[in-house]
Amino acid sequence: MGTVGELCVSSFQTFLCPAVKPLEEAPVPDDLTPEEQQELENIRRRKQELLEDIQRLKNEIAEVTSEIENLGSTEERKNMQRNKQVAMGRKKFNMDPKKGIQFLIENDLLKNTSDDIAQFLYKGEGLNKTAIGDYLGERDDFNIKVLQAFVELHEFTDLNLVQALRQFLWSFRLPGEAQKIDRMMETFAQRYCHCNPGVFQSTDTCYILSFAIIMLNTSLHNPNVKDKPTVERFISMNRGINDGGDLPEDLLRNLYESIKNEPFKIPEDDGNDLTHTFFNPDREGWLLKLGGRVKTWKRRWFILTDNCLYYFEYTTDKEPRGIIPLENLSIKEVEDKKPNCFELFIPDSKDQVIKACKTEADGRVVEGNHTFYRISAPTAEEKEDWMKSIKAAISRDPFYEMLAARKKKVSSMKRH
Ligand code: 4IP
Repeated sequence: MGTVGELCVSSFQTFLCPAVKPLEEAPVPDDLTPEEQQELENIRRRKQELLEDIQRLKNEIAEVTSEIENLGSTEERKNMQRNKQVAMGRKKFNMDPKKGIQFLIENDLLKNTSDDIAQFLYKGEGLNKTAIGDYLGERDDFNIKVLQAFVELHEFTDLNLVQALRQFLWSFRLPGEAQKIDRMMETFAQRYCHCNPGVFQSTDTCYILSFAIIMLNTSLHNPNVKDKPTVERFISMNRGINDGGDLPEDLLRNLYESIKNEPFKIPEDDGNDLTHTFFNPDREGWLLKLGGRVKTWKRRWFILTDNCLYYFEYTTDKEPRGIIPLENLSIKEVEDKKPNCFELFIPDSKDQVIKACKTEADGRVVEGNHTFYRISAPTAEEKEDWMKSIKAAISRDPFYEMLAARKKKVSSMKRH
């Protein structure tokens, strides 16, 4: 039989043993003195108490562990549920942006503030960029606030205008509607000017140049456009847009080169966006034109674009001989000795001279003298096509009107 010390060690081993069970105690040896017997009794009682304490602790630990485990799986379940709902919200958004946002808000997955929604659209995870464009283009006040917050998430500081446009036009797809494009590009121009003070005289200048760049992108990279503008033409097209003054040539050259070297990347490009619908030169080809005061027929290379008819002597000419803005004009078929004729005229005004410019033989650019422009196409089919394109250019005008109004505004401003 061991000593009291050995018995104590054996008790502690029992204590340390993970599966603690009350032990059958051996009878108290009778060769111990009464004091030793008492001490042994005390130790055994103490041991029993400790065993009970251990059991209690073990029970508590087991309880807490199971609570934690349960807690974990509830959290996980909740997370999974949440992810599922977010995915559903994204799907809904892609089908109907307003309903998608509403669903996410109702399920507490998105806060109903313009900043939070803007963040969600800016991250754009799983979102269709056409749907983002549609939502941002909506007219009501709240969507306009989201649009502003969304544009403010873009950082344009120290970027040139082409770099900023690349970033902007990649974050969603511009819708085709003139009013929407106008709002979005206005907000873009404001943000760009805010990030880069001093580059442009006004946001109008930035707005107009942004469009000039988008048009340039199409002209340079759309294979249907035969007449690729040179940098000189780009520079001359942008004369006077900086509140009446010219932008630095270097700036325009850089922007031109950047677009020439790398076209814009347009999201989900299905050929039905702004760069295709609005800025394709609608038509180009040879036509005969009757003179203004002197009625001679001249064969000219015509380009219909930007709501204007340009005519050139040769297809390779850099400067047009004449420009006819189509604003306020009408078109009709007419009979003439020449075949396939049509005429551009001012409705309800027979004798008023049409606003246009032409180049004199000595190179001076002067106002035109036409009260009508009579034009003859080589074939009946081409006449039909030209008339259709010109009609379309005249009637689908809201956007050009907006752009033209801004151009007028900035070119009439005098810098002090
Ligand atoms: C000219 O006749 C040409 O037809 C011009 O056409 C025309 O100018 C002139 O009109 C007309 O007099 P001649 O060359 O026989 O002198 P283009 O400029 O294409 O050469 P428009 O205004 O049609 O360009 P008036 O209005 O300047 O007489």
